[in-house]
Amino acid sequence: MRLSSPKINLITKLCMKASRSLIRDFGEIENLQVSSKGPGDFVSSADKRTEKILIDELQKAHPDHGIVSEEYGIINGSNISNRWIIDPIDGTMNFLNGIPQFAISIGYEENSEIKCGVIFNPISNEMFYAEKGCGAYLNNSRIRVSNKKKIKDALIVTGGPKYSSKIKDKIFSEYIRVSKNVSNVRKLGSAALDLAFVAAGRFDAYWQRELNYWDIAAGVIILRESGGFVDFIEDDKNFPLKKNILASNSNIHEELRELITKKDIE
Ligand code: 2AM
Ligand code: CA
Repeated sequence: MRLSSPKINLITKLCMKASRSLIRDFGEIENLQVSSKGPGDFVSSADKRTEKILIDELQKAHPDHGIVSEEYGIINGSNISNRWIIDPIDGTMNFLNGIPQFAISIGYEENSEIKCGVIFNPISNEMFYAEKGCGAYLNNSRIRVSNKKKIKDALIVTGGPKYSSKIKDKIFSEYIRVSKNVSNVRKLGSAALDLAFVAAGRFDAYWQRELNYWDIAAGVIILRESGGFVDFIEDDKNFPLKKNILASNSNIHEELRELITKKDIE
């Protein structure tokens, strides 16, 4: 690790520990896909197992801290001064289908401000991490956002809509509008890794509607510390429940926002 701090050391070690069973579980998916039962229940128990390891260790290190976690919910809810935000498997659908694009995501905030975060893909062995004021890293190297300035040259990543979304048409029309005006658009299925990939300069920007806080908490600080800019697509009345996020190398931010929010010409 190039960046060493008590919090970063704790959560990177935690990710390594939790990933051992996660890697084993991922190896089982192929067998389960051909079984009549399918891997659905198995994945949710992999999710819970990973989460339990993370929560147990965090509570050992910081018994009084608050924790918000996708499966378990809220622990020590009254402590909002020191709070951990956990997504044990971000990219569950990929995991379920044997696609190695998923990650453990852990963010840490003080008084509602994200201070550090780690996103770990245990299959590619890529650990993205950052602490406020100390830069962003991928394994042992510093990462930076891309320098692309023209939106027509940009490679953009997005996600959704979810099956249950009530704004599918809106999301699809945004997708078409953006696709027509940029070099290309990808959908990789893990919000946390999408943000980390913008931070590493692999994509020039990312947007997605209807996310949960645990999908993006760690990614926000990693992106900011890599020189990127992240905010919300438009005034977000549901904040901090559902997030409509826009993240970029900062050069193409406003142009992309305009493209996303522009109404279709009838
Ligand atoms: P998850 O894998 O933890 O569910 C996929 O587009 C991204 O959106 C993933 O990061 C996924 O997180 C997130 N997401 C959040 N809620 C979702 C939902 N109900 N259905 C699909 N993806 C969801
Ligand atoms: Ca998630």
